[in-house]
Amino acid sequence: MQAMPRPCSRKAGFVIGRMDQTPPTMTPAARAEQVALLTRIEERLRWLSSWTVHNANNLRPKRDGLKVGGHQASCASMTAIMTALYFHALGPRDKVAVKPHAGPVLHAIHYLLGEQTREKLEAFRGLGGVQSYPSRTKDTIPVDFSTGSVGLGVAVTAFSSLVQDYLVAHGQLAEQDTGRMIALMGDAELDEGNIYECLIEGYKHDLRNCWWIVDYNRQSLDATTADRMFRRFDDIFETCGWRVVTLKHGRLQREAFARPGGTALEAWIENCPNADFAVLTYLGGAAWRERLERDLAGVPGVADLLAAHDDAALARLMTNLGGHCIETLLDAFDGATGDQPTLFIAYTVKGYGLPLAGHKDNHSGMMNTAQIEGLRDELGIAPGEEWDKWAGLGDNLAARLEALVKDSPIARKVAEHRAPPVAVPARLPVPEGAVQSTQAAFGKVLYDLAKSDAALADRIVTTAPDVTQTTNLGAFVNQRGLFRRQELADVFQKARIPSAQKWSAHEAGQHIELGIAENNFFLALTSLGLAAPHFGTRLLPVGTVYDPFIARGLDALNYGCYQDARFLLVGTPSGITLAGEGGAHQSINTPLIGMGQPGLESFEPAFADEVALLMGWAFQHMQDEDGSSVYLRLTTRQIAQQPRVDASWEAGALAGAYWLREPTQGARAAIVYSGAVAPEALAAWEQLRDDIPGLGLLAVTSPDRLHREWSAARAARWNGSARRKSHVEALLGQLAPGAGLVTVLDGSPAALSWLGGVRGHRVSPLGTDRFGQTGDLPDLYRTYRLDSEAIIDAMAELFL
Ligand SMILES: Cc1ncc(C[n+]2csc(CCOP(=O)(O)OP(=O)(O)O)c2C)c(N)n1
Ligand SMILES: [Mg+2]
Repeated sequence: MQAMPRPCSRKAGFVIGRMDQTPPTMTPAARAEQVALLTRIEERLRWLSSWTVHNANNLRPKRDGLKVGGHQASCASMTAIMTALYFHALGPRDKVAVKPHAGPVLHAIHYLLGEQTREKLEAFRGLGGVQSYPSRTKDTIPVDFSTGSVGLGVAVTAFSSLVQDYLVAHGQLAEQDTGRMIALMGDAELDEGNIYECLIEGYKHDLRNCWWIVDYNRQSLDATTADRMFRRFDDIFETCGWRVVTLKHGRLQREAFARPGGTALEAWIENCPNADFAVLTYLGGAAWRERLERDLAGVPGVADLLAAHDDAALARLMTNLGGHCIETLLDAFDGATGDQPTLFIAYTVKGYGLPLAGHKDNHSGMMNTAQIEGLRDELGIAPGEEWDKWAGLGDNLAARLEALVKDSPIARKVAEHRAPPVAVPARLPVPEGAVQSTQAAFGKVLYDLAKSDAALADRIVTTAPDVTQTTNLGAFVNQRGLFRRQELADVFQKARIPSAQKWSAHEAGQHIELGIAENNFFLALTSLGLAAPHFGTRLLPVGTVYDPFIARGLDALNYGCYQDARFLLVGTPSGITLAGEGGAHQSINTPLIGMGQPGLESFEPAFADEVALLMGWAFQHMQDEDGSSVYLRLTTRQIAQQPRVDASWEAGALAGAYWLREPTQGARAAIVYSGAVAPEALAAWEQLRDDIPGLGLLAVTSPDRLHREWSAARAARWNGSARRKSHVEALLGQLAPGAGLVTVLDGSPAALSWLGGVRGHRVSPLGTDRFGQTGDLPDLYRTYRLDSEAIIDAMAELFL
């Protein structure tokens, strides 16, 4: 097993077990009793998680021939860590992201608590049953953070710590109501780049109250992990301001090291490669003995030390690593006082206590029937009593364990509560100007809010990955300031150097400035967007990003939406309309991302009044029980605004489309556009209106909402809800059967081409389906067929 370098020599890093600690409030006898009881709980969690997976794979009837799956070895690797955390160290307001494949352990904990049912455990990975990986929205037990995509559940805890600090600084949360944000993580998660992006951002923001506990089993999915790299992790974390606590050896090992021959044994363990350690763990006591006798032949004391252990005891000794020793874990957690972010590196064995222990293929490996029955017998559980919480332990012990569980920190965990709503003004004022871009309009709406005393304005938090100015957030930030726990003067302003950006940073600031790391950006939005359920007080996060770089953080965006975080995402500028910036900055597929992403309502407005309307709607929708996050795809292209005679267009704009030029009933064609190409669509409509009587011009503000509602209306026929006509069916129903539609947007044409399927209309879809390039707008629109000539040509073709 590879050593951590110089673990005791640093200010912040230390190895638990060099000095044994007992918390001052507990006598050694009471601690011993606690350890004995928690050891029993650990066994129960190991058993119940194993049995849950076994039942789902081997006992529950199968109908589809598919593997059900589950991770017994990954669970067993963490049961002691989770026992010590949930039944001892957890504070009532701490929140935990659980390593995804240890999900069954979390459910077993809640089963012991009486908060999870046997039926749900039996239905593990089945419809309505316990989810494979902890899910805030699908599981019925309290889940603080969903996990599944490794790395994201770890980093999100750091952003939630920042959000907690933000709320304290803004008087929305009392300091005594804060907790630690804790990630229980696999060691292979340390390979994910987003972890390091998060470390850097955390350091910049003075991260505190964050624990990451690494299940350091030195195995990933495929392999035993590289020996070399693990020497570096404590360096990296300490550099970023973290305290590193290494839990390498359990009490048994530490006691053995103190005996004659023990120093040699300790040194041997230090130098044992990860793969060798895993192989010997799998092979067991006899193999350990043979290897140690060979490697340590003639070393004084070793022969006696080995002889004092039978094979089973030797295997127990050699795998008695810090992460499996309850006592060591309790000491480590108790010793980590203060608010410095802390990384616990808890050495473990993947599959500890199971016949799978150490095998390189154990990630998805499962115990066979004989093996699980062997484990059951070993734990004294009678056949048929597998789901009994305390089977085989006797009434007295069972009662003591029941009492411990009922009085444990997890039983005292503060439940999530509903946050009161933040009032949204009936309408947000429309920015003035005959010619405007949607991006500028967005900035002006926020600026007007920032200057107002609306309650809503105080709850808006803006953030951007180093694109605050170029996405028009600057005016809001000038008004409301940057958020920093420590005040930072704007040095340029003090020196009277003229600049449009006056960015002083202070506790009351409402903009969180991030470095260029879109993963961080989306995780920050996720944490901000979970403020209501997490902390009982609402924030309305608004994040801006260059539209093409949404793709950089796509998994984190999906992660935020999956756990129902609520934020307003603004992708701007977008499309080839960005012209001079060229192909690397011109987004193409984001309309499809917006349509395809659940939990995110996507819009592409064209006019400033649409922007104001949609933003007001978004701030409400982000708070609604059945609401979601919202995405606006905007542009810097300035276009002439539309005169409006009344507000009748608004309902349609919110539903996804409205007639900018109403067709006559039974008209034979319509032009359909989205976003920045509105002027081209209008110009083509003007030119064609005499040739095609009653020609319609449909403004599509949201292909996403149109399609979603169309699908829902059709599904209503099957799921028993009332059959109704969807908005898009009603709109297109005004045209003649077989009418022609030319659709156009600055993005993937597929975002609108599906409209032909609604009523069977013939469609000629225009849009960008190849990379853009530099050029001015006339050249680019001509080259990519987004100009009015292209629309007219396409229409002509439909009528040929
Ligand atoms: C982003 C992402 N990539 C790949 C996977 C598939 N996957 C699940 S667990 C895992 C390896 C986990 O190893 P480790 O974190 O060390 O956990 P252990 O099971 O060893 O405790 C992988 C690659 C995933 N869940 N998420
Ligand atoms: Mg691992």
